[in-house]
Amino acid sequence: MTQVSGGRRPEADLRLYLVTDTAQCGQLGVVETVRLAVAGGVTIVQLRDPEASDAQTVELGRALVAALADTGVPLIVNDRVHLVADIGAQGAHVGQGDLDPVRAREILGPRALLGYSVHDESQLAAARGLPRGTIDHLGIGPLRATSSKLDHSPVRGLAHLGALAAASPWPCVAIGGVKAADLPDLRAAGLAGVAVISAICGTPDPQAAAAQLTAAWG
Ligand code: TZP
Ligand code: MG
Repeated sequence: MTQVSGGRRPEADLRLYLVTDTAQCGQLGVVETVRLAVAGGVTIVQLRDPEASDAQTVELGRALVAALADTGVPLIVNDRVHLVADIGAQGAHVGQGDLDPVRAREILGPRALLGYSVHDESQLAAARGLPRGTIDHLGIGPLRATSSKLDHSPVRGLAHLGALAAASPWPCVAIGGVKAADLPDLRAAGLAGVAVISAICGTPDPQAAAAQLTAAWG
């Protein structure tokens, strides 16, 4: 992460954002998948395991912090803002149905990264009403339907994601069914990066998959 001069917290490199999925990581496991994916170019990692207990999340989170030490790649915890400090992670990500971002920022303090999911213009307008400095970046999507999150919001498509990114005061990461072939269009549409699960976790070679996505981003 690079330090923003005079800023309160580092600015994350969002180009290739890996969201973990314990089942899709399979026998390789989450920690080894992340280690390989970072070697292939992943720039930020989110620990996401809605099925896990808090204790399991802390255990896995600490192992990921250790694996990411000295890489400069931040670890973000999905939803469970209250575990970020225990894990030693660099931040959290909350969705529309999760903890309110203002409360999340209170818990995290000023130094941690906070991402927020936004799916349409009305949610973006509501996010604009948050106190300045509450959130750092947005996850927007889904680009297309995905089996990695069965309860995902309605599909938005490239044009809609580009319009949201253009209207957003925060850098935006596209999520949902993103493949390497989408990256040139998403970059051209003004996205700051892409978030993927299956394009990395669902492959037998996470390092090669991440390297291919990194090259495709350009
Ligand atoms: N949020 C919206 S879509 C999604 C999440 C966590 C899943 C993305 O997974 P994939 O496999 O990259 O489509
Ligand atoms: Mg959530």
